[in-house]
Amino acid sequence: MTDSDPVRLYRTVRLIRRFEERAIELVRAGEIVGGIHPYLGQEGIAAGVCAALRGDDLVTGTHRGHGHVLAKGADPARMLAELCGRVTGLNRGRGGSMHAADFGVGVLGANAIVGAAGAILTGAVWARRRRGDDLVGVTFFGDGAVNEGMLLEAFNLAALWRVPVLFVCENNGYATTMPVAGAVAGTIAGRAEAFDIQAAAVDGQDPEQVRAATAAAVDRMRAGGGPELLEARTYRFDAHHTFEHVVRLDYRPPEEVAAGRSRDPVDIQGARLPLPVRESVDAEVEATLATAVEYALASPAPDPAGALEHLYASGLTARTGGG
Ligand SMILES: Cc1ncc(C[n+]2csc(CCOP(=O)(O)OP(=O)(O)O)c2C)c(N)n1
Repeated sequence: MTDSDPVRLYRTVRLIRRFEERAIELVRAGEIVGGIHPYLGQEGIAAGVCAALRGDDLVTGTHRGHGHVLAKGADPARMLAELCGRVTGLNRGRGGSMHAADFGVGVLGANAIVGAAGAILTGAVWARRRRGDDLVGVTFFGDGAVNEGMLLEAFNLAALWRVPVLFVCENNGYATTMPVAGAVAGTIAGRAEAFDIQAAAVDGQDPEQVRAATAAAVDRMRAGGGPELLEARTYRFDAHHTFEHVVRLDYRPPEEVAAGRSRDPVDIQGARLPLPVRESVDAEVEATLATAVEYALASPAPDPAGALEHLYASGLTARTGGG
């Protein structure tokens, strides 16, 4: 069952926004080690896409992946505990920000390797379809991934084998500090079209437009259509990574940042709700996140003695060295 309820869509966008802001506070407080890649400004994409999916549909995400995991339905408290490296985290604190997964809601994982998650998702959806399941999959990736061979290999096999995968490119204009114009020859849609994959573009700042475009693609894929590509044009409101809060990098003109921030998915979706409804959702989200922060910080860190556990499904016998 998909969800076109504007209130629920707003709640998801707002939840991701405030989750990211609370997570940045926890980076500054030293509770999240190593920092995060904030999803601020791009929330409308994860929220809109996942509102058009079923619970059993599969998703893979990116290094900027918190929004994908939350929008698909993961528990924010366990997600925050994961970021804080605690045993109660979605992955016992071992995945962290860039490798959080929740198979229970169809999230096969965020992924730190640019371009890799598309191949994982294509293989997973192909395998499940061969077993007779009628699910579809979505893989999110940035504009920086469109020159990665791994992603293009996934396009090829998904097209050849008609695997129902929606390739969602979150085009925020930059790969770290590299502008798209200086890195991408041709077009993003053109890459898909080279493999006979239907491609469309959507305003990634409007959650409702993203939901509608995804729902249409998913309908076609469930009816037997092959993979599709959706380019969601967006803007990253904050740093590439929280390290940029410390080391200021000068690669985006201030006027461009201001213009990008002026189209805020939280406000665009929020404006569709009566003010009292919006305020009550905001209060509900605050309460959810206050509980999540409390839960994460109260949870213990993993025991270092168990560091080698969960590395292999078959278990691991540690070598002691010396041949
Ligand atoms: C294969 C690979 N190459 C390089 C990196 C280093 N790296 C991490 S994020 C990033 C930029 C990715 O840009 P994009 O795909 O546009 O996503 P965005 O960060 O804009 O969300 C790079 C180059 C990596 N993680 N994996």
